[in-house]
Amino acid sequence: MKPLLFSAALAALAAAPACAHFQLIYNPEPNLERPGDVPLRLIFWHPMENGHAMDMGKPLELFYVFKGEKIDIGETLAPITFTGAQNGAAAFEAALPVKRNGDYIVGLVPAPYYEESEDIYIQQITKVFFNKGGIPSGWNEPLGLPTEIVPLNKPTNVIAGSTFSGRLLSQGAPVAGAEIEIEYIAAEPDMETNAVGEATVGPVPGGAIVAITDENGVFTFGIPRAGHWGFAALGAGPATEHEGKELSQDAVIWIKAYDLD
Ligand SMILES: [Cu+2]
Repeated sequence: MKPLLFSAALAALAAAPACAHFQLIYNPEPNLERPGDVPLRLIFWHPMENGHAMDMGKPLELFYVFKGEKIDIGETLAPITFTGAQNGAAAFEAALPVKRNGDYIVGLVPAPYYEESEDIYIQQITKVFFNKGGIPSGWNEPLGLPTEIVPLNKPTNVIAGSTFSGRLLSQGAPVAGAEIEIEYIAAEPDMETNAVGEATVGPVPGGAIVAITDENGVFTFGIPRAGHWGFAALGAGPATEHEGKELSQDAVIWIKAYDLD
């Protein structure tokens, strides 16, 4: 097991990009009180820099897990154009049908994206969490994805000023020594117009914010402000090639932090 973990960690470091792109599954509010369809926006973007948006291909898989049951919602996908601060890009809308109380974990397996500047494919396997009624029902369970980050704090109501920890898995096993990139949605997308809103923060000096997983695959980050925070492990997945080119198969999760006031 040790050599596998070691090589995965090396691959993650080697895959570190020049800029921090994050796959979003976005809705402003993860805590729900009523049943109904929750609209989602799938956007591949540079959310902390409020930067370049990339054209998404049709996702390979979109689903949610509720109390251990996996339900495909790929048929709700419809193409949209997301208008970022710099450009417009092909994105998708979808809907999460919420009925009973509990945790709804949404999982997305995007089509590999070809990044011309690096001559590689990128596939960011992404999870986001919704909860209805304040009743927990499995947010801390892995979904069995090729690679994923499993939260160790409830991801739907992290308090700004507290910490968030997660465990990085590849094929179900913890990945030690992996780089975790951390991002904040600086300008939240508008659900009506599919355009970017007003930026509330600028990028930090010195490039990406990074944590490293420990021997159990666990990382921790102090959450300094309310909003949507994303965590990405680049090259953590088992697939390393797509159509004859290098593939960075990444794990991404999103959490929502609130001010305690
Ligand atoms: Cu990028």
